[in-house]
Amino acid sequence: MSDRETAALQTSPTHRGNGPVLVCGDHRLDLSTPKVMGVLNVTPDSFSDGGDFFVPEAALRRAEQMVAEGADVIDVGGESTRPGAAAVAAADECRRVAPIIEALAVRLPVPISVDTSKPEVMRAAAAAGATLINDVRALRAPGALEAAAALDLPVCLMHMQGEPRTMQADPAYGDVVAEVRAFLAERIAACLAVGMGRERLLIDPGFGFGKRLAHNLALLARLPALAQLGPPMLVGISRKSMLGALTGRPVEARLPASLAAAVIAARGGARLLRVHDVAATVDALKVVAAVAAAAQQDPAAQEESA
Ligand code: PT1
Repeated sequence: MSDRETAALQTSPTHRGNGPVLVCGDHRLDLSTPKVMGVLNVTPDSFSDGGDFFVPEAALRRAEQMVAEGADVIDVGGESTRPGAAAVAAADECRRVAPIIEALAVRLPVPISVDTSKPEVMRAAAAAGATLINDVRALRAPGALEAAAALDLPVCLMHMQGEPRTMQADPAYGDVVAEVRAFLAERIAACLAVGMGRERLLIDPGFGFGKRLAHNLALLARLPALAQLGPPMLVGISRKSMLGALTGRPVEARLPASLAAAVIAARGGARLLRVHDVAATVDALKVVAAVAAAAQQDPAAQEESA
């Protein structure tokens, strides 16, 4: 197809779905409108029986509920990467995520992503049925780049300064937007250099990962500068401490702030929102998508945003 034909197709009213499609195994994730990734933590402190015993059935029910609420992807994580979290051994992480992914992959109609940085966990998760790799270390761990390339699955490359245990001790940047952008550009190049297709990549600024409030706000305000890199952008801000800092609210009372942040992110070009509150976010994103579609129908709106 010529460039002109492609352009015509993309602006034709019957082909408004002109955004990227992410191929996740047998699933196709249409990112032409912003979609929702539901968070499923399978760390020992989540879905416990009240003590520290993890209850797999509770995790499965939670995933099913998120899909019923409209989640387009379920992100399964066995390593907490919250500020202060300690490292986990690969064998422990595999034991946590693989059985859950295996159960979900056959039950759910949506792709399952695995939130990991370890090549062993990537392989075990893919064997269990995960079809998207979500790596907060952007394939920088030894062997991770090669493992992801060999698995032939899409990958989300996230920016983080430092390591979870200590990253909030003293985050420092000259120009945070320029530095995050340069980092992501370098990781995209590293993926392309080992033969991964561009269409397999997602990028993520990494809200709360080695960033002060001002850094997070600068990134949220300038998401379009990161979207320009090309790959579709994933954003995770749901319930994070930056929203606590802005509202003074504890984690369980951050839904309004999380929705505001999700809407701002989607307007800034985010195509996948990683969230805890699926139903509410799906509704908020319906409003965003409807306004974006209306603007696309209206030459005056195009003119004003140019
Ligand atoms: C994220 C993300 C993630 N966040 C991707 N994966 C977490 N791609 C886990 C806080 O400040 O944004 N993108 N996987 C969770 N990490 C955090 C970080 C949780 C900071 C909370 C905070 O409260």
